[in-house]
Amino acid sequence: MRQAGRYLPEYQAVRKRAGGFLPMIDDPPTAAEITLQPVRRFDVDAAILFSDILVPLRAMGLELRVDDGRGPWFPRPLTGPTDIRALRLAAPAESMPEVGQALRLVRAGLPPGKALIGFAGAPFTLASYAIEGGSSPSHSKLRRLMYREPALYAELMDKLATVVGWHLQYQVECGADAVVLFDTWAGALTREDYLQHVVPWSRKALQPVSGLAPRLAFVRDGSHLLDDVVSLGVEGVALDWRTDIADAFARHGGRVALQGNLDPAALLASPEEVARRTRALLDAVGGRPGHVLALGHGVLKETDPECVAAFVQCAKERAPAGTAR
Ligand code: 1CP
Repeated sequence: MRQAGRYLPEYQAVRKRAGGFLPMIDDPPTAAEITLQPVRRFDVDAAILFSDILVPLRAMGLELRVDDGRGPWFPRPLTGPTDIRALRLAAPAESMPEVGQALRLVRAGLPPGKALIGFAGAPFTLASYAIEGGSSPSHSKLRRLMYREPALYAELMDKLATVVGWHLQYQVECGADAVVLFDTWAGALTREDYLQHVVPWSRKALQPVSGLAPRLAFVRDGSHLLDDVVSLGVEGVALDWRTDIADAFARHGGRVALQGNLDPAALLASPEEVARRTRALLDAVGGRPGHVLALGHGVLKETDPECVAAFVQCAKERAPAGTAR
C-alpha cells in the first residue's frame, strides 16, 4: 500500500524529471521503474503496481488532476443523471492500455519468486471521489444520493462495479499474481448501510477474478465491518492499523488470509523501535498460517527509508523456515 512514493529519494528524482504524478503513471517504463524501486531497495517479497485507484474514473470520462499540496481532485464531479449516464464503459485494454504495458514491464524486471500485486478502488470509494470531486470528510453528496435516489445510486454503482471488475481481470491477464480492492472510505458507514449499499457492488467487482487470482479487500477504519468484509468471499483481508490482529485471527484466521497491520506512523520512530513493534506484531500473530506481514496503510511521506528497512529486516529474521519467501 503506497510502498513506492514520496518518502523515497529515487521516487522524488523520477517525479521531478517526469514533471508530476500523472505523467509518471501514464508512461509505462516510468511506472514500471517506480514499481521496482522499493523491491530493489528493500528486497520485499512483492511489488505493487504504481498507478492509482482514480485512473479508471479518468478512463470513464472524468477529468483528473493531481496538484502538489492538494492531491488528486476532479474539477467537474458528477452532478446528476446526465453525468452518470455519460460515464463511458470501455474495455481497459483500450481505455487504460498503459496499465497493462506497465504490468508487463514490471513482470519482466521482477526477480523470480517475487509477486506482483494489482489493485483497484472499490465502487463506493470511487463513487465518493466522482461525486464529491475529491477527498470528503462526510461523503454527504454521495450519502444523499444513496438514501434519496436509490435507483440512480444503483445505476452509478453498477457502472463502477463493471469497470472495476474488468480492470482487475485485465491486471491479472497482464501478469498480476493477486489483486487488492481498496475501499478507503467505506469505514464511514454503519454495518447496515455497508451491507445494503456497498457489499453487492463490491461482490460484483470482485467476481470476474474469482478463481483467477487471490483477492484481498481493504477497508480503512473498517474494524466494525470485518465480518462483512470477510463475507465478500475474498481470499484475504488487509487490516488497517487500528484493528486488533490477534482478535481478527481468532475470528477469521481459518477462513481467509490476513494482511497487516503495523501502524504506518510507527515508522516515524527510531529503527530500533520499529523493530520492537514489528516483533510484537509478529508475536501477536504467533506464527499462525495465512499472515501477510505489511503496514496497515500506506508509507507516510515523512518516513525515513531506514525505518522501512528495519521493518523488512524483522520479517526476514522471523519468516518461518519453508514458507514461500
Ligand atoms: O507523488 C505524489 O504526489 C503522489 C502520491 C501518490 C502515490 C504514490 C498518490 C496520489 N497515489 C500514489 C500511488 C498509489 N495509490 C498506489 C501505488 C502503489 C504503491 O506504491 O503502493 C496505490 C495502491 C494507491 C491507492 C490509492 N490512491 C488509494 C487507496 C489506498 C489508500 O491509501 O487508502 C486512494 C484513496 C488513493 C487516492 C490518492 N491518490 C493519491 C493520494 C494522495 C490519494 C489520497 C487522497 C485522499 O486523501 O483522498
